[in-house]
Formats: sequence, C-alpha cells, structure tokens
Amino acid sequence: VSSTVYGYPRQGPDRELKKAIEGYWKGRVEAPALRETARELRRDILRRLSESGLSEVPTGHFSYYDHVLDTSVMVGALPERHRAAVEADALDGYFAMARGTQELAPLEMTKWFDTNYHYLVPELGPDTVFRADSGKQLAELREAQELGLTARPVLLGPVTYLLLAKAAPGVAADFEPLTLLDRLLPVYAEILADLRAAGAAWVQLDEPALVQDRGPAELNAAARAYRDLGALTDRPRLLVASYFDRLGEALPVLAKSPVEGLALDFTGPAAANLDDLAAAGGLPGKRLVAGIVDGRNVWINDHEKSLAVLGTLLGLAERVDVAASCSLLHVPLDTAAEREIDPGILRWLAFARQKTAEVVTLARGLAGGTDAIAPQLAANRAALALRTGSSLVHDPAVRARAAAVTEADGHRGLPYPERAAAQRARLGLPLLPTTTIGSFPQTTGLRTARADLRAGRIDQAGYEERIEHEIREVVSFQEEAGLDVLVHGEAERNDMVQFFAERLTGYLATRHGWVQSYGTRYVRPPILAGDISRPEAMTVRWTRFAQSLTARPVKGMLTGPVTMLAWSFVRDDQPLGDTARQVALALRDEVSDLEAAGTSVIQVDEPALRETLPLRAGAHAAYLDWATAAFRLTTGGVRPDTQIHTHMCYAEFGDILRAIDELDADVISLEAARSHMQVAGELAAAGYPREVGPGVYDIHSPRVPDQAEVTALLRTGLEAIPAERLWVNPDCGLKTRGWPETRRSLASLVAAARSLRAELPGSE
Ligand code: THG
Ligand code: ZN
Repeated sequence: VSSTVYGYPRQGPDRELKKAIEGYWKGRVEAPALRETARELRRDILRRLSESGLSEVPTGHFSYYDHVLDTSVMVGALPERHRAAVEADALDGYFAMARGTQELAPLEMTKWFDTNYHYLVPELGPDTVFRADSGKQLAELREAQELGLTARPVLLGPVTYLLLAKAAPGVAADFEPLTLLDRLLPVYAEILADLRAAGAAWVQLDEPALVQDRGPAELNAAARAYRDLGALTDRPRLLVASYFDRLGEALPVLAKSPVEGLALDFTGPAAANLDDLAAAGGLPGKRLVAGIVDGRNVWINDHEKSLAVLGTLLGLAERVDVAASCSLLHVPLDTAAEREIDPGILRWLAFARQKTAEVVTLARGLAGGTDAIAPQLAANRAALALRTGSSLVHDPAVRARAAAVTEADGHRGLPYPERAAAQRARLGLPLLPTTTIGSFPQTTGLRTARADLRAGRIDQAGYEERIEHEIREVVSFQEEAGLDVLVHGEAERNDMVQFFAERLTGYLATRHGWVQSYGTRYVRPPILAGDISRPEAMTVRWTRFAQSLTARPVKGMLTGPVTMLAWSFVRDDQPLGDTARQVALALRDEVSDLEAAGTSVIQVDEPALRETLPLRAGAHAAYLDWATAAFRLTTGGVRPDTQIHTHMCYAEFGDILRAIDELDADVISLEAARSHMQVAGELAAAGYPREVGPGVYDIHSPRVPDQAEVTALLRTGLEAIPAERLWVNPDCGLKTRGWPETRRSLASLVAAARSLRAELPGSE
C-alpha cells in the first residue's frame, strides 16, 4: 500500500513565491533569482513530503501562476497575440498571457470547478496547432529523482484540458474545443514517451471535468482518449485521477479503458464512488488510488471510518493506495504556524502538512492493520472527541433559535410593488439613482494603519481616528460627486468575509492560513468551526457615523450568508444549510440593528451565490433552496420602507435567474459592463420584476470611461429595464482601484445619469 498526494501549496511558508514573483514584476528581482527561489521552494516541498513518509511524491504541479496555463504551454497552445512575447522571453511571455500587457489582453480567468482557485482559460480554435513541450515536467521530475524519491508526474488530462477551454477571440463562439482531441492526443503521447525515457514509472492524468454531468459525446471522447493513450507502447503506466465529486457515468468508461490505475475521491458527495465502484464490478487488474483524506477542507480525518472504507476497497481492485482527495493546493500549509488558535482546537485541524501525515498513517494502517498505527489511532480518537465535546462547537441557544425559525421569518411583510412605493416615499430618490457597490480605494495609508494597530504602534483610539478621517473624506467626496445613495467606504474592513468572521462567535480566523486564489493573490479563509452567534453589532458604529455626516441615505453594507460559507472552510458535521441558517440569523440581527439605527438602505452582498453552485445539476435545486432561504432569513425581517439591495459579481447568471428572483431583494446590482448590459436583457426576458443596477463600467481595469460611453450603456439598459427600476452604478467595489481614476470614472457616471434623466418624461 503506497501513500501519495496530487499537489501541495506552492507559495512557501512565508509566501516567498508571491514576493519573488511580484518583485520580478516590479523589476526588483532578476529572473535567475526568481527561478532559484522557485527551485528552493519545490525542493522544500519534496523534502517535506518524503520526510513525512510519503512513498510516492507528485511532480510537475508547481506553477508560477496557474497549472492550466502551464498545460497550455506544455501543449504549445499559445494565443496568437502572445506568441511573439513568448518567443522573445519565455518567462515574460508567460506572465503576459497571465496578466496582459499595455497592448495585449490576458487570457480570461475563471473558477476551477467549485473551489476558490481561478485558472486561465485556454483559447483554442480550428487553426490551433499543438506542439509538445515537456521541459517543465522533465525538469521537475529530475529534481525529485536527484533527491532519490519515487516521483509521479501530474499532468492535466487532455479531455479536461479541452473541456476547460473556449473559442479564441475571432473564432465562432460555437466552436467546440473537444473536436481538437485527435490533434492533441499525439502531443500527450510524445510527452508520455519523454517522461518514460526520463524514468517515470507512473504518470497521473487529472480529469476532474469528468465528475460533471457529461453527455455521450464527451464520454465518447474520454473513452477514445484513454483507449488511444492506453494503446501506446512507449509510455509509463497511467493513473487517471478524478476529484471534487463522484465519477458517475464516466466510471465504467475509465474502468473499461486500458489505463493501469484510477484515482477516485471518497470524501463528501464523492463518497458515492464506493457504491458505484462495487456496482461496476470494481477495477480488476487495476491500481486504485483512494482519495480518502479531504483535500479541500481543514478538519482532521476520522481514521476508523476511513480504514473501514479502505478495507472495503481492498476487495475491489488489484491494489489500493491512499491519498488526499485532491491537490492540497486548496488548504493552508501548516497548523503549527497558528500560534493564536487554542492548542486544543488546533488538534482538530489539519492543513497540508498534517493531511500528508494522515495519508501516510492510513496507508500504514491499511497495510499493517490497526496495531501498526495504535498510537496515531488513539490520538485521532482523542482529537475527534475534543471536537465533538467542544463548547465552541455546540451552543444550545443558537440551535434552539435556528430550530424555531418559521416560514414567515423568510418573507417581507408586503409584496414588492407596495414596498417600492413605501421606499420611494421615504427615500425621495430621482429616476436613475446613482450609487456605488460599497468599498472605496483601500489606500496604503489604511493598510499601514491596520498593520500599526496589530503591531501596537498605534492604539485603538488612534486607529479609529484614522478610520473616521477616511470616512469623512469618502462621504464628502460622494456628496460633491453628486451620488444619490452613499456608502461609508469600508475603510475598517480587510476582507469582506474575514471582517465578519472575526466578529462572530463560532468562527476561527488564521494568521498564516493563506490559500492561492489566483496568480500571486491569496486569501485566508476563516473556519466555520461551531455554532454561530453575534456577541455585538458589527457594522452599526461606522454606518451611523457616516450617516451623521450627510442628509443623503448611507447604505449599510453586509456580506451575505452564502458568500460567508463559500469563502470560508465549512463545518463537515452538519448540512451546509444548517450552517447557512445560523450565519443568516446572526446577520439578521445586524440588519435589524442597522435598521433601528436609522439606516434606510441595506445591501447584503452575495457575490459567491453563482460560483458555489454544485458541479452536478441534480444537486442544484437543493443548494439554491437553502441558499435563497438563508438570504431571505437575513433580510426578511425589515420594514417595507427599508430598501434591501444585493450585489453579485461575475456575469454568468443564466443558471440562477430563478434563484435571483427568489431572493426578493428590492434592488440588485450586477457586473455587466464587459458584456454590454447583456444581463439586463436576460433578467428582463426572465420577467424579473424589481430594480436592477447593471454595472456601467468595469472596475477590474484602471481605464476611465467617458460620459458618452456610460450614456450608451445606460440607453442599452433602458431598452430592457424601465427607468423607474434602473439604477446607475459601477460593476463592483472600488477597493482595488486608485483615487484618481475613481474620481474621474464616477464623474462620468453621474454626468451620464443626469443627462439621461433630463430626457425622461416625469423628471423636472
Ligand atoms: N474575499 C475572499 N474570497 C474571495 C474574494 C474576496 N474569493 C474570490 C475573489 N474574492 C478572489 N479575489 C481576490 C482578489 C484579491 C486578493 C485575493 C483574492 C488579494 N489578496 C491579497 C494578496 O494576496 O496580496 C491579500 C489580502 C489580505 O491581506 O487579506 O489581493 O474578496 N475571502
Ligand atoms: Zn462585485
């Protein structure tokens, strides 16, 4: 029984990789120094994995930015526009594809399945010519071999690579990348031959796209791909890996293929793989790698349960090995770095380093019986008991309150048309009211103030003075700019999830728990550890302060329950819907306190509502039910004349239009500028009856729109949404932007709204 993992956090204990890459971009680090930092970090990972007793280490999973982009490089699928840059300098060309340049747009970025990692979307077309470039894979394999380790190169598989791709600019949008499979397979064949020549006994091909609902054409492509690759004579043994859900219809396809091994996920919803595998007659003659340690959450494994599953699997394959369910990229590095979390609690948490040790223990237990791992089993049992018995986990008052929630709690007192009339009377806004999404530029001064407070260089009073000053500036700027509904700017917030997590009981925050979000950007997802309650109001103080400075309405700003779950590590000991309900009740109290403090407009952001949609359509309805119920529980208790806003980023709303309607928010703002208001049309076509603010400029770029451009977008918006229900706002929050472009962009926005208002009937 061997033990392995598929990937490991790349950034280093102190995010050395981020610092080296960003230093390189700024010209402060030379290319050789960056390469050396990366090499050292890879060597550290290999040493650490082998010291933990892992029998087979993965290679090739390292990345300067993203492993899907690395795959595009490996198969030579570079966008035409970047080819010259790549030929001039491979590293600079690579970063040009990832981030763009003054002249050239980068590749599009999107979510890696239902995780919080983002990958760069391959751009393909009928003219794409693939060409094998095994260089990176070979170099990383050699590094492991030089340390004397048994290494297994990990590659993104050809089917998933094509399924993640989209039509390149200028190619018909209905082009199907999967039609390129026959051209791509010979390139994989060449790379496999190179890896075998270099001494790789096994190569892993990751095919997570096969855990999604796939039709006959796609399943056929998978069958063909692995029949053809399996038929090659000059190749290593092949391990086809799936993760994030059950393999379903693709399981018999891969089981019948000539590949020597399958890696399956046996955690969460993917635990269904066990029954599916038994029903399919197992994997006779094949190697099964069992992903039994959850690779994307932070709880310790239940060893006795896992050994029972592994024991059953022994009868279903020729050989069974133990692994984490997916790459450990999605969890932080090491719990030992968390000095501020109670040591008793740390014992029930496992980050990448601890998960690797769990995999090794389970492999030993499977091979040698429970006697072989008696001390580890005892420690595991004790730690699990600590968690079950913890007072952080169980709060009877929270449970009682959640159990007493009624259907009526999730419904506003009056239907939307009557609420809208009451809100119109209370707020007295003009047609096409202008507002922003919530955050204003987070200046280095603000970040320094937060760091100074932490380090004790300034005291709480000094910090609050700094925040007050910032809010005064932001409010007076918005008044001068002529915005109608103001915000306080969120100067006091670091991250829109972390800020609330730090103020709610039952949540744990980490100091060093960085997880890659995209490229050199990281987040520290907080941990939903126990029953959630709110000891005191979280946002009222600064909202009230901002409101005291102006006669115009200031929006209260909250992060919604679905996003709080999506960007945290969630409990695995109760259904997600139960956790969402507890978070919703805490937020409901905040909404109520804001309302009592005189706030007339309250925004509850749900940018993650779409991105958390389950991978398989069969699970969508249940998810959307608890998700919309949690939002309505958060907002359902307010008076009819309190206006509830929500905001969502990202533009693919097609799958969730019904859910957006069921939120019953009075106003929704959405990302729309890059798609030229397309979502306004989609919402209107779906009969959406309430107010909409399709973003009129893209805040992800420093580009400043002029008044004519905003006016044109608003006219498009007005074709879909009547003026009485159309709001004017940017695409998203402004915290990543600078002040100069923010001033000019908002000036265009207000000027466009005013000039259009003057044209509309019923305006004075
Ligand atoms: N908060 C959280 N999760 C998220 C987002 C968020 N997931 C999805 C999306 N937004 C990811 N986007 C980003 C954007 C910027 C950064 C990270 C994720 C970022 N991070 C800083 C860095 O790496 O330097 C660190 C920020 C910090 O100090 O906390 O800039 O908004 N939870
Ligand atoms: Zn947004």
